[in-house]
Amino acid sequence: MSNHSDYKYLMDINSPADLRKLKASSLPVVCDEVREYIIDTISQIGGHFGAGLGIVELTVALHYVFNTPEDKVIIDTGHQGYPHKVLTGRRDQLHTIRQKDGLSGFLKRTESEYDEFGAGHASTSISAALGIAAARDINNHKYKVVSIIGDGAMTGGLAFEALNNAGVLQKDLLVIMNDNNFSIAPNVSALSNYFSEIFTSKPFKKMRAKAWQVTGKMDDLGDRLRKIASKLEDGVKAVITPGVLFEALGFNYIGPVNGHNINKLVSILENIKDMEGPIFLHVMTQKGHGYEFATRDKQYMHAIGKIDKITGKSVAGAPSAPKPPKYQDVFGDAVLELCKKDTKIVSITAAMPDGTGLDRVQKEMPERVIDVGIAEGHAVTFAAGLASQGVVPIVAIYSSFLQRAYDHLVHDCAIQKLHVVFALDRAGLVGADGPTHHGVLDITYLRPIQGIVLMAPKDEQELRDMLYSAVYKFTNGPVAIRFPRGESVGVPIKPMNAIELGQSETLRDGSDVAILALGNMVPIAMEAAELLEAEGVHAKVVNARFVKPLDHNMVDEICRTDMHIFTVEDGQKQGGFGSAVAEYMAEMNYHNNLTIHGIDDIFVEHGTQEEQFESIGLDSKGIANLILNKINHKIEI
Ligand SMILES: Cc1ncc(C[n+]2csc(CCOP(=O)(O)OP(=O)(O)O)c2C)c(N)n1
Repeated sequence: MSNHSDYKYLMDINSPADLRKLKASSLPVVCDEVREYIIDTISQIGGHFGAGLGIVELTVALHYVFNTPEDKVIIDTGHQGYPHKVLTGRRDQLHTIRQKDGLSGFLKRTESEYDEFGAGHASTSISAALGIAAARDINNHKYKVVSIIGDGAMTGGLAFEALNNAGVLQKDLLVIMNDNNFSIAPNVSALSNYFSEIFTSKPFKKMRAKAWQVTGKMDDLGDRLRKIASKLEDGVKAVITPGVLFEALGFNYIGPVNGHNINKLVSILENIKDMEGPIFLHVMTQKGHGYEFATRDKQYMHAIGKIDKITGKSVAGAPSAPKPPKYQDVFGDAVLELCKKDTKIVSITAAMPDGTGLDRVQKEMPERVIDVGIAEGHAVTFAAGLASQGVVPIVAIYSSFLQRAYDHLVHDCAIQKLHVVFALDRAGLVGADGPTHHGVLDITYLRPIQGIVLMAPKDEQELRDMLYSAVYKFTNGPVAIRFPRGESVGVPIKPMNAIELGQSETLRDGSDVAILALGNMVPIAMEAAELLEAEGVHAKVVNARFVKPLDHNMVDEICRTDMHIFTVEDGQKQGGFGSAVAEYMAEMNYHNNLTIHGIDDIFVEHGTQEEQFESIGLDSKGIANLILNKINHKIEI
């Protein structure tokens, strides 16, 4: 619908209270309108897509039945929160989503009182909801607490830790599993396999139909009868439903329920909302529901760029010069190349074969890619197990997602000196996904781990060389390579070559200042040096390559001059690469001026990567101006 006047209800729904004024019979049209609005808007600007379309009915039903925001709805991960945003007063801003100063692509407490708990990373909602329910009881409040979690997010161990704890605490809590049998890629999960097998089996379907004939008319029953019916249902359920696992965890399991029948959803939620204790409602949905292209290609339409709504095809911008390959693809190709030559190598992904580039290996050598589900902690300890037996695991996890596997890195890999290779894609600032997804802490959290090797390549060929060296040369313990999101530099691809441990390379000589740059920042530092040259300032530029072990000889050499040293990194300043240089200089009693340039003590908001780098002075102009400023040059560029 291109005109607002074409919508019967949506333009008058400015909060869930408006939704709740409508008759239940109007809700199917409301759902159609929410879906249409999302398709219209997101096809023009891009964003997460299929997951939101799949929970339109569930979102409408929740805001209709529960008294939000007094009742608390906690949505896992947040990429499927678009219908929630549309219904909670953010409809007219949806077209700004993921853009600078626009709506966040995930849930954010500061954005709306309806975003009760922020998200971006998967599997946190049950823990958070349980905490909220416990706080409600401490504070003697009466509101309801609901968490919605996808079947993909249910592969994360944290979700099970929370279920386990909820079963003991017995707080009033409704956990809804939105089961579309899909993650970003096909969901790799024994639980999902179990559900889909059981739900599609004929005996289950038959018995379930019978059970609902007996107990399904709960709407019409009084309280006492409802209790009896519920007991009866429990008995039948134990035999015929897959909820046994959840029942064992102390939940009352209800389901499976068709997540696209809005009226049925509303009546089920009405029936269960006052039930006591932990309830697990299993809702079956279809990812991309209501938009055929998104149901057909769930993987491609998990998140989209601009598309033509009619054809579902990506809308190419103006023809541009061929672009360099993405770092993730260079990485995937390099892993494939290594796997072809060496039977001892396997790669591991935590539910992100496409994003990490390992889909390229999967296509040719599927047996060399192990998808462990959204389970980063498990991925790391699993890799340590492989390494303990002489297999060389290459673990590809985005920098921000590896944050949750910290103890696994220390306890399982580093202490045991196990040779696990970590490829941290999306290091640095990532653009539209914003603070939850920036990979800006990895240098700081990896650097103190005893014995780890930590590198960052300046371009795609160096990524290949580092990967090769990580697999064949630096074999005494864990090795990590961090590299950025997006396109590589565009240098020619050559055979992989080993590099020397802890050796930097000087890319440009200069006598006034020295710029020690890391990874992604190296080409930017080279551009900054050119800008400085135009101002008569001769900058030396070093590609540091290693954060650990740091190239001490290089620092010694520079500190023999009186040059002001500038370190540049796309990570937090605290404890990062610049700190490593500072610590060494202090230890050696060097007195050169040192300026550490990186990210200050802030969360950089969403926007494009260019906007983000520019906003914090990590673009070439920002770096050049910082240097001019520090050396008391009078003019800025
Ligand atoms: C810790 C973590 N790892 C990986 C991701 C990337 N990721 C975002 S959505 C998603 C799939 C989630 O699947 P599911 O929970 O089933 O939701 P659906 O999109 O199918 O509705 C993944 C893997 C993430 N957000 N957080």
